[in-house]
Amino acid sequence: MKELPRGKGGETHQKAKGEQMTTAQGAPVSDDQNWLKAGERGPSLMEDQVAREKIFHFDHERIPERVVHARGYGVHGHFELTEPIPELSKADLFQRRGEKTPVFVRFSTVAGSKGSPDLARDVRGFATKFYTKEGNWDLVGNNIPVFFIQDAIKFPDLIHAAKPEPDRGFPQAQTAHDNFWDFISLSPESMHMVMWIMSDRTIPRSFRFMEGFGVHTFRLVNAEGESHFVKFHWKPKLGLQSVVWNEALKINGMDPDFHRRDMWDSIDAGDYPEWELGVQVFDEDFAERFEFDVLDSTKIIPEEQVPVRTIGRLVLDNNVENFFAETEQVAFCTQNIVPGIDFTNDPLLQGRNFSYLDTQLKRLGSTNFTHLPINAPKCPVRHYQQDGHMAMRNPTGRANYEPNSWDEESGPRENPNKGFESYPENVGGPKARVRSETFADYYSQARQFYVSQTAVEQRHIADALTFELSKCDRGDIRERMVGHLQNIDDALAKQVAAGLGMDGLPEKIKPAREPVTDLPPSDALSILKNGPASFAGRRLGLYVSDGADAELVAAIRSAAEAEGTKVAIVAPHISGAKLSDGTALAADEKIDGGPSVVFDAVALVMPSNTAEQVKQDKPTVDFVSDAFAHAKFIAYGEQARPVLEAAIGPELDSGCMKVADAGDARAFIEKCRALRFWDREADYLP
Ligand code: HDE
Repeated sequence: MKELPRGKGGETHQKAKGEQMTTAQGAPVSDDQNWLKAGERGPSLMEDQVAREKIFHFDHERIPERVVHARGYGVHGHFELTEPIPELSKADLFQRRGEKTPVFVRFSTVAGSKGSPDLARDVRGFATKFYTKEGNWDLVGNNIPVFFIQDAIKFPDLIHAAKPEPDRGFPQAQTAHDNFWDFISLSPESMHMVMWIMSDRTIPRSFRFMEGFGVHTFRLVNAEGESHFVKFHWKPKLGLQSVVWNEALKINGMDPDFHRRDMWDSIDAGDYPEWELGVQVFDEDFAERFEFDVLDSTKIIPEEQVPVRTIGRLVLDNNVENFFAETEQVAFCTQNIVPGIDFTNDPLLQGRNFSYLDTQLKRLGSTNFTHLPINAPKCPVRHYQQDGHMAMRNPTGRANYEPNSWDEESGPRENPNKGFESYPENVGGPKARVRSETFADYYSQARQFYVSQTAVEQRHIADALTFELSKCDRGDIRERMVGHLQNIDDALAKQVAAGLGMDGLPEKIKPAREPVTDLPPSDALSILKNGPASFAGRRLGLYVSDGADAELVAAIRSAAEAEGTKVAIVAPHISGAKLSDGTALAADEKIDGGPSVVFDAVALVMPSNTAEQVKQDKPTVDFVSDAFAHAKFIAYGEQARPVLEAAIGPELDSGCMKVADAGDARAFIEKCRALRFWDREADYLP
């Protein structure tokens, strides 16, 4: 089989800089600006094969967007094995310490269309294609370890309910509407997931600061054929971080590409995002003992019960060359597994195995989507599949069937000692459309998630529920949801009921099965308990105007950069500012285009004679008041204090820090390691 010349996404003929332009057929083009016409002002001629070919191709540029996870962003990198696990799995990529396997990762939102904003409140997809030496393994996960439903047959209903309502075609990229909450409130199995999606997990600060999960229980199978159960976890090296809801709303208006830009910029700057791959491994005995069914994707296995063991790291170090060829055309399929990894009977996983292959045919239009460079394995591919639309890797020789007796031209053969073998699990039972009784506890882990959060995070969950349910026109839907919340936490139910202006509490929903146990809190479930120890990888917005103290600006800058924090200069004009020592400092953003919502912390340095004038400037005042409202740390040179007072009032809290020299600047950046000054929000806690 012949290999095609490849860039990351295929041939890169467009790079033929300055060379002769041709048609798709290779004929040289003399004029690409003017359609062939009969006379200077006469009709355009259909005869113009160059123009027609160009328009024909343009007309067909779009392919169907993904029915879910339409908006995504892909990047290349590698997985490096740090702890081989041959005792657990014979998968080739898990054998040799230090070995690197190329990967392609696509992050996504679920509900919005391709052009929707990045900071919609939504689950994030975290799909990884490992190009192993024994075939592609796709770990198609999310940034939340559980799912809404227990059986794949309900997926179309869930997605229909979440997407824009069919008569009116809105709302886009949000669950804050009647249809979604109607479906959810009638599907108690989703209550655990509801706690996660109403938490700040669904408004991550960046793809770089979120976890990933394989969600289902899979199997690892070793060379002896022994099997263990496994759940896969991605843990970001830079810790977890989210934004706050009001900030998310503003970011969406300011920079709908906030997440993809962050990823592109980081990789472009050589600041490569990393995750650890962890496994939670357990056996049949544990599965028997565990309070819940390990085949139920609406449940986690708390890390306190089965610790996460780190076996490798993921490094994303290479941006795509062509968004369409790579990010759009990548085709993940949960059925893509390799020897040493196997499925379980999780009914959600089993349904996914059908759906992903099927959807790629619709989306990419041919069974030959594995011929596209982004989907092609990086190991030998030998089989007798042939032909079909756009076949690009075609077998040579006479034999295209087996068995055959053509000797040299005989083609590949299967090998009973080497190939993929399914784990020979005993299965059986009456054929029936059923849901196992062991899946029936819908509230215990929802409560466990809630009680594992800090007070600030709990408040955010209550606020998110109140916001979303306030967007539902139907009172009975709002009431049904509060009826469920009473099975999770009384105080939460009361807060939401009060937020919705209800008179007391509505009727509590009767659980299908009483919660089995009041589960202990798990710190791993909180974002704030898993923040980073540093301010690295974050962005400081440094507002500077003409005449600002050059030394102080330099001190703040170098303290930030020493921490690994990026500094963006924000100024009244894009031309930048002339500092006190006469040097010109270029601006990255004019103040109107660089609001504080796109930064993790802000600093302001200006001379005393401008503060009075600056405090009249709405974008600059918003820069400060938003940073304050979003619990960000704020550093200011003494002369900027009037601007802070205009934005915040005369009382500045200890999240606002006056900086006068290099020592202060370093102390400020150390403060920023906490990411947000949550004490400011504590005042609003119930
Ligand atoms: Fe998906 N899902 N899904 N999903 N999913 C798709 O496949 C589906 C589920 C996830 O970046 C589709 O290629 C069913 C869970 C990600 O290209 C489709 C069910 C989890 C991506 C599909 C689920 C996911 C998808 C749409 C219920 C987390 C984006 C386009 C049984 C473990 C992959 C496509 C990318 C995409 C079906 C539930 C993650 C239609 C039927 C649970 C990250 O095949």
